[in-house]
Parts: sequence; C-alpha cells; structure tokens
Amino acid sequence: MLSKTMQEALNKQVQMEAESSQAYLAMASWADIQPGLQGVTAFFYKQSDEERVHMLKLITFINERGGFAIVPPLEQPILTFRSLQNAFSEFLKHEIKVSDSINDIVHQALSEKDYATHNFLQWYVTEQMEEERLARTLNEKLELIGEDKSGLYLFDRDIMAYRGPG
Ligand code: OFO
Repeated sequence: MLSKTMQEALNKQVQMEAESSQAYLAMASWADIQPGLQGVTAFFYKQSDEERVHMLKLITFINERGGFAIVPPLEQPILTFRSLQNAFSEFLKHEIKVSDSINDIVHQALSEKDYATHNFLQWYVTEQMEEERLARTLNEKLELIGEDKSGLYLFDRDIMAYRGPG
C-alpha cells in the first residue's frame, strides 16, 4: 500500500511524464514544418509516444498499489524553437529535470522503506540514464555540426540510429 506522500509524489511524476510527452509532441510538430527535418520529426514523435508509455506504467502501478492515479491537467509546452540546437538543448534540459525528479522519489522510497516502489523505480532510473546520454550525444553532435548544411542533412538522416533498438 502506498503512503499518502508516496502517492502524491508518483502522481506528480505522472504529470511530468505527460508533460514530457506534450513537450516532445510540440518539438515534433515544430520540426515537421521545417524544411527537410523528417528524421528529427520522426524522432520526437517517437519520444513523445514513449513518454506516454512511461506515464501509463506509473498510472497502473499507483492503482495496483492501492492508490488512485490522477490524470493531470497539462501546461502548454514550448511551441517554437530558434534552431535545431535550441530544440535539442531544451530536450536535454527537460530530461535532466525528469531525472532529478525520479531521483527524489527513489530517495523518498528508501526513506519510507517502500521497497516495492523503490524496485519499480529502478526501470525509470535506467531509462533516464539512457535518455540523458542520448540527449547529450545529440547536443554534442549538433555543436560539432554548427551551421554546416551537409552535417545537418546527415544528422537528420541518421538520428533514429542513435536511439538504439526500441
Ligand atoms: Fe520519461 O523518460 Fe524521458 O523524460
């Protein structure tokens, strides 16, 4: 059975995952109307779908553990970006925020001796490590590329390959 504070923390995380999904959906939509960014567009649509899955996993866990998962209201995400670099730096910033939040809940689970939740959260810990690494790699590549058009072409062509399987 979840404590009240743990239930609140997990519901806050539900909201964060839903907002991640919205944020990446907005990035996908922005990329979609830029010329030649089909790869980046597909990448962000996929990221958005994955964040929804992260949200659903939390919802089912909360309910299974005797809590009540709250479907949250959502803030409108950032809709437009100055550049591809700007969009990807927002992506990294967002992932770091999510990782911090997951770490806080892991800490709370340990201090409450809620080992079931602690165990459940390990999947998110691993996921965040991967997502942050991916976001950093993509930011580094964009920094190397700068304004070079052929570099950007290759970045867009190859972006799905960086994600790894899944
Ligand atoms: Fe939910 O993994 Fe990214 O934020």
